[in-house]
Amino acid sequence: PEANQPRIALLGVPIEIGASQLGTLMGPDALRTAGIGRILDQLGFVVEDHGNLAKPGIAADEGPPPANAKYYDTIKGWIRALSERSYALARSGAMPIFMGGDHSLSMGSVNGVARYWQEQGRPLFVLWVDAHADYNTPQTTETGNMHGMSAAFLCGEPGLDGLLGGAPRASIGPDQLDLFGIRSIDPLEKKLVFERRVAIADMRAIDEFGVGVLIRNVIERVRARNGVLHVSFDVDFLDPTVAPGVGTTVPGGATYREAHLIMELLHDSGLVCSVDIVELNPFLDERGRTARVAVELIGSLFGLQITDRRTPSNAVLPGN
Ligand code: Z70
Ligand code: MN
Ligand code: MN
Ligand code: MN
Repeated sequence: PEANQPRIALLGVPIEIGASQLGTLMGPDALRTAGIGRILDQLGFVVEDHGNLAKPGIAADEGPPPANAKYYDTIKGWIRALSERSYALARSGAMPIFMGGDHSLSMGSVNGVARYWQEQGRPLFVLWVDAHADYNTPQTTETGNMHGMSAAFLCGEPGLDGLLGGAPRASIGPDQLDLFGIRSIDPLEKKLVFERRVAIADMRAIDEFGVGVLIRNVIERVRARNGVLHVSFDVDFLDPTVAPGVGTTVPGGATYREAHLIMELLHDSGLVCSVDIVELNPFLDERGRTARVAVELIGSLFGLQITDRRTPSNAVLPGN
């Protein structure tokens, strides 16, 4: 490899107990089988596959876990280990891709990269591409599933405060989070998201304005503050007809082309520093379809183009 060739670090995080449906632990290997390494290699990256994070052992007893957070003690072990790995991978100069695993893993992946970018003096923005807001706390959750709490945890919401133990918690401000593609949100969760003034592009906004306009707005906000962008991509953002291999299918999701356009625009921005790809459940998939779509989207996010023609972000569009 040439000295200046950009590097991508793949890390599998086979957590499944943050979700109600088991099976996301097979996600990392399905993404490998579908060719995540090959597509990035063909795009000119040096791809380092760091394998899967090991299942953590039983941690020392720290007293009773918080109420309404299922499997808290086990997830705590995963998140502490992942946060350290994530920080180290970001510091190594590679672009990390965290392959899930359920969405609870973002509590560790994002915490680690946020800590690194804090040291660099650049704010980390998080684009949460998901059918769900994942902005519950143990006080608001109706299910106790921790994959529904990760965005709230990252914004410093109370209720899981011992999760990282003594390790640094690098929270982002609610103004650094963009919820994108939302179409399922619980009543108390909605109230909290509105109180914090978190930016939301729900499916109605996508229908009305289109993903091109909405993603450009996100990119401009990041650029205006000299930030970098972590993309946390929950596969259930996609319509179930495109991506059946997820535990929680919600009708009315994004089309194949909408999702690719998002990825293409994000690539062109040059601001993406790290990625989660979560909630892929190969046990529920149809002949690898969802895994393949996920890999194609990663291709677009890292520069795969149909032709080399791009619309500049300040373009005067036809008809204007
Ligand atoms: C619900 C909860 C959720 C994903 C389901 C659902 C959360 N708001 N997230 N599937 N990916 O349980 O908190
Ligand atoms: Mn669930
Ligand atoms: Mn999610
Ligand atoms: Mn979701």
